Amino acid sequence: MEPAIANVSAPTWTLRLPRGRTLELGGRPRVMGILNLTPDSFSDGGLWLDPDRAVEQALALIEQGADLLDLGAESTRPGGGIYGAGAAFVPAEDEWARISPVLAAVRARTDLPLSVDTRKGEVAARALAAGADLINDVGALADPALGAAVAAAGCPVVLMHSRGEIPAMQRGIRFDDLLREVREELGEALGRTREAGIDPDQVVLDPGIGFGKTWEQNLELIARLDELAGLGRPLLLGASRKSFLARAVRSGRPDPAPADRLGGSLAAAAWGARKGAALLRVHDVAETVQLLDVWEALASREDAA
Ligand code: HH2
Repeated sequence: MEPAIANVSAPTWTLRLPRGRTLELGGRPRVMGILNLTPDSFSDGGLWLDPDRAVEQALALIEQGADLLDLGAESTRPGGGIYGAGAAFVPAEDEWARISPVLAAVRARTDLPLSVDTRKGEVAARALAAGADLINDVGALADPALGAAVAAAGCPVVLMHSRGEIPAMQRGIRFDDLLREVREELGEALGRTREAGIDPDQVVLDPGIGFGKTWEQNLELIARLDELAGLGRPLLLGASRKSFLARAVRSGRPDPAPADRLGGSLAAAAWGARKGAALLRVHDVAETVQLLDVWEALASREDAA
C-alpha cells in the first residue's frame, strides 16, 4: 500500500535544535517557507531585498502555517542551461549583510525554527551565532568550514545533491542510472558528515531538484523519491516553481512564468508527500498547507472506512 500522509508506521526523526528545542519529522511533511533576500532569485528575486519587507514576509509565511523558514541571500540558479551564466557569486560579506538584519529581527519575534541557506562556512558560523537553528547547504559540505561550523553548533544540516559548479551545472549532464547514482552520492555526503564531526542523526538529505539534472530527470527523482528512503534519513524536496514544471505542462500555451507555476508546484509537493518527503521547501506556504490539510482529512476518512 502507498504510504499515507499521516501514516503512523512511517519512520520518525527528531532533529535537535539549539536551546533544547526539537523538530519532529515523519508522517505529515513539514513546510519550509522560502525567503530569498536576493536581487536575482529565479522566482522572487528583488521582492524581499528591503529588510523591513523581508521581515513582514517572514511573519506572513509563519501566519500562513510554515513549520520553519529558510533564509537565503545568494541565488543558486544553475548556469549552462535556461539561466545562461547562472547566478552571480556573492561574497560572504555581502551575503551576511543581507541576512543579518532580517535574521535578527525575525529571531526576536519567533521561536519557529530558522534555517539559513548558504554554502559558505563563514556565513553559516555567523548565522548560527546570531540565532539560526539549522543550515541548508546546497554545496553538501563543499566548504569544510561549513562542516566545522555545524559540528561546533551541534545543529541539523540539510545536504543537497548536485554535480559540478553553479556556472556550468546544466551542461554535460550525464547519469547512467539516475536513482542509484543520486542515492550513492547522497550516501557519500552522509559519510562526509562523520569526518566533519557532525552527528549523522542531525542530517536531512535532498535530491537537489533542478541542480545538474534534465527536466525529465527532475520528474523521475520526484516520481521515485521513495527509492532514497533506504538512506535512512529524512528527505527534503525543493521543487517549488522550478523550470522543469513548465516543461512538463502540455497545454500548448506558453510556458508558465515562475510565479504562475503554483499548480505544478502543488502537484510536485503532493507527489513528494506521497513518496515520503519529510520537508517541502516552498514559496507558496498557504497553498501547500491547504493541500496537506485536505489530503490529511481525506486520508483519515479512507482509513476509517
Ligand atoms: N533550491 C533552491 C535553493 N536552495 N535548497 C535545498 N535544500 N533544496 C533545493 O531544492 C533548493 C535549495 C533554488 O530555489 P530558490 O531559493 O527559490 O531560488 P534561487 O536559488 O534562485 O534563490
